[in-house]
Amino acid sequence: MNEYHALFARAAEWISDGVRAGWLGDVDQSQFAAIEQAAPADLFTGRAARPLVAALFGGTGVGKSSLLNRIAGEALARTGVQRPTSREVTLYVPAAARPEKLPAALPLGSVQIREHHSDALANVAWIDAPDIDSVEESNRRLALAWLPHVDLVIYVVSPERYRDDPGWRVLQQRGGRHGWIFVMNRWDEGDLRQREDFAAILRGAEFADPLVFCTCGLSQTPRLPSPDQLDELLARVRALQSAHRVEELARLGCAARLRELREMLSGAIQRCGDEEKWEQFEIWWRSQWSKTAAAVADGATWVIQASAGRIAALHGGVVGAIRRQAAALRNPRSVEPRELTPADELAAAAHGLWDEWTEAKVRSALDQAETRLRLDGLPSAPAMAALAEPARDAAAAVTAAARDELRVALSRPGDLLQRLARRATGFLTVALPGAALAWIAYTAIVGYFNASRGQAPFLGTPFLVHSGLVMLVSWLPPFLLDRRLRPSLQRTVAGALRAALERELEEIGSRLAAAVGRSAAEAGRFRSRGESIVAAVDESLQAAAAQPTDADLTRVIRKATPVDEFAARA
Ligand SMILES: Nc1nc2c(ncn2[C@@H]2O[C@H](COP(=O)(O)OP(=O)(O)OP(=O)(O)O)[C@@H](O)[C@H]2O)c(=O)[nH]1
Ligand SMILES: [Mg+2]
Repeated sequence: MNEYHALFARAAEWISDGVRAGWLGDVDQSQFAAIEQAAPADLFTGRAARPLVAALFGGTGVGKSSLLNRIAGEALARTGVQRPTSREVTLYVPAAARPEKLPAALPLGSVQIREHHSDALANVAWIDAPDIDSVEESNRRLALAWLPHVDLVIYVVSPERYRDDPGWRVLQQRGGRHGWIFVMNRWDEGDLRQREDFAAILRGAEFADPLVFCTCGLSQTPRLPSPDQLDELLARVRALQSAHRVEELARLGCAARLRELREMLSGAIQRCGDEEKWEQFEIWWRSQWSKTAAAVADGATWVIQASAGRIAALHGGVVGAIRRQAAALRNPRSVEPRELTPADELAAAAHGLWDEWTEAKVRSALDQAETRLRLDGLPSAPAMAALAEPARDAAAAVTAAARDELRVALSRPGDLLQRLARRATGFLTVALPGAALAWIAYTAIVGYFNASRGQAPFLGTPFLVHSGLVMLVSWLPPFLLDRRLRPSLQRTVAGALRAALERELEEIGSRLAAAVGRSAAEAGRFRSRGESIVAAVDESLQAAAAQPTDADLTRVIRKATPVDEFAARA
């Protein structure tokens, strides 16, 4: 019994954790709440031993209350011709086991508790319930509220109506939860064929060898088709009142509830999605994000070109200088409000990379992810919450990366090869004209010296022209090469923005993929927690599966397999 409550407590905790985390929903919670947890022992909390709870159920007017009065030997319950008669439950308990308080679901106002001092049936608590198929909703509710607290259902029918008794359907669903004894009361109105027919119906309902007793409650006993069997009925109940058999019947009830719990848990576990489903979603999401990233990168092309063009026009080269001058001339005194500092310009260019359009693209990818999760039958809330964070931070991440990239690129424009080549051309632009100048100077000094000694004529115009040409030839090629190698400001800015965007899109992509992965892993952990509860339920059910071999018990137990039982309920 403790194990049973412990399993329900574990399941309740798992479900409420699941609902909180979004793995499970209200459906699971209400399905769990619908599983009956109440048990006969609840009527006698705080007592070491409890009596067998035997209850008279059946349609109205079949004579349940009359039967209880016969059992008690006094008029405990109201009986009558008015239908329905009983609107309250009569609880007829051994004086020593009188319950101090009743479970909250059982309204105290609609129960009369009477004590008995029977020696023969000292350990039996009797219940006389209103009709279970009552047109009166309150009667039905009352009968159904008491049912979970019953070990042994004494199902009373009359010869006149035992075939299409609607209450029978309700009770059949509960087949595996109780022990069953059947009574055909008003036997004065029946015949032997009806009794046989009723027994055949019961055998069809998985009662291998049902106990059917025929009774008649009239004080003036007329001729009956067969003798009244109240004493035999009482003898059977007497045989079931031992502590061991009460325990066996309670075990039966617990097993039925655990089977229901197992079914509910299995459904909930399935709704968390299995590993394969999550894996497929992860693959789908990766391809979805690469599509989104490609679209974002494509869509940013114009924005990047425009930003780069603007910065180049404002700061780069002769055209930029002319523009600045022109602007100053057009408006000499005004302090241009739109004039931005270089840092602001870089920030604006970085900021422009992630605009509303980009944001909408990402949002649409997330919406599609949510739809996909739903279509796959996976719980969407936790995964969507995990995706939301990297998606929310995307704008800030791209902007920061673009700013960094721009600063680095502008301070060290070009790639490594370009930078090395430019060092060489820079060096040559100085070194070659330097060397040429040294050679010209040397030639001029030596020429002057020789001329002053009359060994050669003084250097003239041709030397000057040649020197000029040598200077030009030594300076111009490295200078032109250097200019050619200098990266344009526009290309540098555009390259930096594109590199930052692409790198960051990939980074966001892997953060999003990691978020999906984390969700899948969490779902897996949550699922295994549920599976371990199911395994514990199975273990407990296996222990309970051994059907009692006790002949007194086997005759009152319906031998339905769990599958049949669920099918009947469906
Ligand atoms: N002919 C005949 N009448 C009976 C027998 N047992 C009870 N009755 C009568 O049937 C009527 C209904 O009996 P109850 O005991 O009130 O029936 P119940 O099943 O408790 O009915 P509800 O309380 O309405 O669910 C009463 O008038 C009884 O006197 C019987 O064996 N034969
Ligand atoms: Mg009654």
